[in-house]
Amino acid sequence: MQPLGAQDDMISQRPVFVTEPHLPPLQEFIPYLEKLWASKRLTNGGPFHEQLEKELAAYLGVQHLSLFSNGTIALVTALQALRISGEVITTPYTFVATAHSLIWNNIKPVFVDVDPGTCNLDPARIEEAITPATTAILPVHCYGLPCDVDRIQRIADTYGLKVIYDAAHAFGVKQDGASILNHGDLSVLSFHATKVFNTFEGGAIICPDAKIKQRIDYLKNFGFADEVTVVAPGINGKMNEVSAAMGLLQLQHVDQALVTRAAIHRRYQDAFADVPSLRLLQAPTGLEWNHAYCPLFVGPDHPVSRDALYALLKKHGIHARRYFYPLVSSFPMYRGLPSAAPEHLPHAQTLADQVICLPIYPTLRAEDQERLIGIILQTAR
Ligand code: T4K
Repeated sequence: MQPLGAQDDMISQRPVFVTEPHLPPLQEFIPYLEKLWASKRLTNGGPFHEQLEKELAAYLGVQHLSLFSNGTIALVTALQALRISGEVITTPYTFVATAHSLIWNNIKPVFVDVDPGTCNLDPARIEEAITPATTAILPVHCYGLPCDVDRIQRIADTYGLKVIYDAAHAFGVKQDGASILNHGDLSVLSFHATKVFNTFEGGAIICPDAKIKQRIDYLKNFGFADEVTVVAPGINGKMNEVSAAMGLLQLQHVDQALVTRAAIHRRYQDAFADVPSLRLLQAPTGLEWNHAYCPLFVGPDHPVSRDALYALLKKHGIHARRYFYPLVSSFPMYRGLPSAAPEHLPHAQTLADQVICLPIYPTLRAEDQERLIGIILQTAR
């Protein structure tokens, strides 16, 4: 291995972040803004909102969806819509919003370990976590790789549980040609700036039928059924018209963005293929992955630790991120729970200790990717 400071001459390069929002050409957005200025219809289910719900459902291959102001409010509302209470089984290896959405509904999270191959909830560990208070399972399609949806559904059917997928990472992912968003009772997407498909901020709940969509639509608009009727203690979770317009425009560009992401991921795969101490996730056969993230797992036999590699990249202006470290279960509001005990979550802990998410976004410059690959490979020698 060469000394870590060997490439100091490159440190002055412009910074590279784990992601950069995908933005279509500005001039293509102007006509949408002109319409908005003319109509003065800015929010509350305006025409862009209605159009985007239809176009997105068609694009994603789902029956119905309800747009939201962000993925977190959508998660909170999905739990409300199904009247989930008591205990919910979930993963500790995720963004904090997953578990926080339970707390906001006064629900106790019960953490279950993950499968190290997929980083998703391990179905073999779910049944032992079920108690009389369990009402639902809240798995995450982490990094856009699908959970074992069939086994999870079998468990849910056996024990009479609901399943809500946190599909924040899973925009457009298909298994054997079918959307993974149609599994479980509901799925929740995020359209945050850092996501594969962004509306600046935004999100959606995928609904299997019109009745549940109607209830969710009430809930995201304070519970109003009409001007004088309030049917539920709803919240304000509506997507505004600027975000909805951005979504309509993004839909025209997202296929190309997915192709570019796949190419960037392939280059990482080729680059690290001969380094056994570095692991990238493998997509299962038949998966149309969205390459939402590029997690690299730095094994214990790698000459440099994960944190040393993270610091080295940072020194070179490459701001990779350790998603998802620390584990959600280790934060103060969760660590007192019996299910949060680290010995109960060994695989999740190992992943959190080894992960480093590499920059992946359509405008990542090839020279920046080669530079960061070079830095990482240097640590393997
Ligand atoms: N469930 C899961 C599994 C999730 O991953 C998330 C969100 C949610 C639920 C909740 O969905 P939302 O309510 O957010 O819709 C980011 C995102 O804020 C968050 O959406 C995402 N997951 C999480 C994994 O990542 P941070 O704190 O890492 O973001 P930040 O601001 O450090 O951004 C990362 C990098 O992206 C920056 O270093 C630079 C770049 N960036 C970021 C923003 C916001 C830009 O270039 N432009 C930007 O506007 O959480």
